[in-house]
Amino acid sequence: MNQDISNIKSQFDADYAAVNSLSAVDRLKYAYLGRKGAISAQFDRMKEIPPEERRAFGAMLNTLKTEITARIEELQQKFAAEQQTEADIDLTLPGITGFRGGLHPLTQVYDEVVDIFRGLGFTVEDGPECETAYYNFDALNTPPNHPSREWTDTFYLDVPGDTWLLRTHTSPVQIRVMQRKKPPIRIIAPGRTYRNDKPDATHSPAFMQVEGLYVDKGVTFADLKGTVLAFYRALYGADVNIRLRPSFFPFTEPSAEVDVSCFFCRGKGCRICKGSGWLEMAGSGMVHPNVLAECDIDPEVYSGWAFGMGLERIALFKFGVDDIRLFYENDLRFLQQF
Ligand code: 2U9
Repeated sequence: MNQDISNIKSQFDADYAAVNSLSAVDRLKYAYLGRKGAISAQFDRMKEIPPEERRAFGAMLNTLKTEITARIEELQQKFAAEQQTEADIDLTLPGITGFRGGLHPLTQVYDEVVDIFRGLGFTVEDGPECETAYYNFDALNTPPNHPSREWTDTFYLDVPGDTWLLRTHTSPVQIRVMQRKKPPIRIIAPGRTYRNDKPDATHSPAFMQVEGLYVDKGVTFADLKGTVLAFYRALYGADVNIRLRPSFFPFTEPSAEVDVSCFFCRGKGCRICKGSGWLEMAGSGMVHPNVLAECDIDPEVYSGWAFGMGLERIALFKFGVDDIRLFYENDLRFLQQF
């Protein structure tokens, strides 16, 4: 009888070692612990066993049953865990790739603005960020006492020989081009500019501008309006409109602020346009005759228009960002959204 029990145990050990799947565990359990399994068969034999041996046999059988039950449970857990990890893998999930960089949102806007103006026949011009007061102010008809020349507005550089500063707009680029080439001139000047502003949600001491200039015979204010409208429609959508409001700049006469109809509320008035239905986007005007003359372009023969706009402001509206400083903090949690 003892022999029977040790035979079952050896057979179980062999069968146990051969199990390689959850369904094989089920078969093993059925073969040993099932109603017609090896253990039950031995219990059924109890009545045939002489009474004096029955107790010891029962105890051995119970020990074996307990051991087999525990080992089968172990197997069940092991294969269930393996099967679960396979089942849990979602093969439709995207793979884990390496970190990919992207273009900064300001670079994206810069590229888009440049593309649109190239499509309208403009070429891109570049120039130095350290300028003299002549190129930044004098040549642009800015009087000697103009408040924008104050050190509280402009960063001056401690360089002997001339009055050096960080350009406050990209207009000096256009002065240099006009002094080098004669009309027709159709250029944009994108680039970094500097003003002594305290940083806040809408100001940064270093910022980006795009200015445009078109000079030729017979250039009118209507050309300015048509070009600026075409630009904003390409940038913000065919359904936006513009309006021009009288303004003043030393380098343009007449001058106008350019407003774009609010594309968040379609002009109805909302939080972003502060209820007006319009967003202030740029300054513009007809190039002042003194500026043309300073560049040896005869204002009696030629006329031109110019505009200037901040790239950050375009980006704020385009991406729905509410603080210009986010563009300069280089926080990946912000940048990765673009
Ligand atoms: C030349 C002649 C004229 C460029 C112009 C503005 C109006 C203007 C501001 C917009 C927002 C600067 O970034 S901002 O603060 N610019 O309002 N700029 S006309 O006029 C020129 C430029 C070059 C030779």
